[in-house]
This record gives sequence, C-alpha cells and structure tokens, in this order.
Amino acid sequence: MSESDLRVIQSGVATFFGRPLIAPNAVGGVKCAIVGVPWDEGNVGRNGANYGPRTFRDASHWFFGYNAEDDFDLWEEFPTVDVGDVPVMPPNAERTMDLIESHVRSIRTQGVFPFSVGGNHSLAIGAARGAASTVSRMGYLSIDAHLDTADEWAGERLISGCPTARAAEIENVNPRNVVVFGVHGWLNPRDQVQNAADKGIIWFGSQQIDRLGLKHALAEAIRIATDGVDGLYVSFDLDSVDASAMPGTGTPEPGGFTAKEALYIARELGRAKPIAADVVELAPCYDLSGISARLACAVTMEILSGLCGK
Ligand SMILES: [Mn+2]
Repeated sequence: MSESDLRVIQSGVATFFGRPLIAPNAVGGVKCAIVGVPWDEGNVGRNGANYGPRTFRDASHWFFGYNAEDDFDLWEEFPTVDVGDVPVMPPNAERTMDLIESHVRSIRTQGVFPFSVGGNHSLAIGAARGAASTVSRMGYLSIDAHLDTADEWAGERLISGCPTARAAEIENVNPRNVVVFGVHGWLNPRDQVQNAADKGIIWFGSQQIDRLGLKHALAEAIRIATDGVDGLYVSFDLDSVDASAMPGTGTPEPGGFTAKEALYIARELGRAKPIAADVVELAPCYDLSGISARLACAVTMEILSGLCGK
C-alpha cells in the first residue's frame, strides 16, 4: 500500500471514495461524477436520509479501488470525482427536483456518468428527468422493495412513494420500459398495484424472482427496461436489501435481497450500461454498526465496476 493510499484512508476531508473534489461544471475528462443529494423532504418512511451522503463519504474512505478477485483498480480504469452536493432547497420540492434534474443533465452533457447518492427515493424523480433529457428514449429500472407507483400521496406528487410513477410520465420514457425489481412486504398498497397495471409498468416480486431464479429474473428485467431504448436509468433503493444487512434505511424490510445478491445485482446493473444511476435511502441514524453505509458503498462500486466492463 502506498503512502497516498494510507493518507486517503486515515486522514483528510472525506470525499466519495477519497476521490478529488471537483466543481460540477468542470468534470470533463473523467468517467464518473458522484454527487450527494442530501434530500429527505417528501418522505413517507422514517426520516434521516438527508444525512446519507455525508455518512457515505466517511464510510467510503475505507475502501481500496483495487479488486483482488477481478485484478483491476476501479479508480484507474474509471476515473471518478466527487462533485459535492446538489444545493437542495428543503422548503421547496419542485425547485429541488429542478436543481437535481439540471445537475444530472449538466454532468451527462459533459460526457460523464452521473451517480447520485441520496437522500430519499424522491430524488430519482429529478435525476431521471435530467438523464432522460439527454437521450431520445429512456428506460427506468428500480431495485426496490416498494413499487413507488403512487400517483399522489394526499395530493403530493414529488414524494418518496412516487418516483416510479413520475418516471413513467416522462415524455420520452415508455411505461413499458419502466421496471421495479424486488417488490415485497406490506407497504405496496392496492392503488399502487393498480396504477402500475394501468400504466403498463412491469414489476418483479420476490416470490417471482425466487421461482425464476435471480439471474434469469434480473436478465429479464433488464431486457424489458432496455427494449428499444438508447439510455437506461438505474435506481437502487437500499431497502430492497434485507433489513438484517440494511438496517440503516427509512423503511427496513425483512425478506429482501441478501448483501451478496445485492452486490450481484449491482454488478449486472452496471453491465447493462446505464446512462445514470443512484443509490438512495441510506439513513445513518438507524445504522448503528455502520454496515448499511458500507454496503451502500460496495453496491456503488459494483455498479461502477460493471459499467467499466468488469
Ligand atoms: Mn423506493
């Protein structure tokens, strides 16, 4: 281990994975820009995800870029920077979604992969819009215990129960390319199942995934989300992971993916070559041992590893 590796881990100001902190309008030349979205308004679960990016930065300092099993260094092959946080506007969800949208669009138009670290799932509403504006037809694949297909929640449309529904409404997103993978538990109300069916949104429940086998089911989900599109957005809601491995989230769900399955899914998502991605719903106040933050970091690295062809 080099002296600089040691320094990154043990000292200095925390950035995502110890990567350089760069202004978001000057990322040209790198492959990936990670942005924090410390946003937790419009949340229908327990609060706390606004502290996700900060904790993610701290936890991610403890990882090397080198992967012994695949014998490559992620940061050498996929130069990545930290572009700070989207300047969210807590009193105003609409304005915040616009800020997230323009941020993702700006990174994309500089030829760089935008990776958003949340923050609650509603941030995907803005991020998916930003990504979609840079292609002619986009698919949207969400890994989530929850459908998030609420048309509205007591009249509100920009909340964490809505991102799948909002994605399906984007002008150049065909709802038939909108897929949710990993649905289970008792927080998927009938109106959301109905709304998904009405719009033609496809979802894979965890029983169905077990029947098909994870590998086959995920391949099918990716095939549907990418059918006829020239860009894919992937959203990784950490509550899709079993509560035993992901206690640090607003809505921990028993019966979700194992940590190992989550890493497999993340690598495959990267291999599907999305144009933008997020990892959402890390709520550090419930993550007493820090395992959730570390899994969130590992999921991110797997997505980026898949993206760089590993
Ligand atoms: Mn969600």
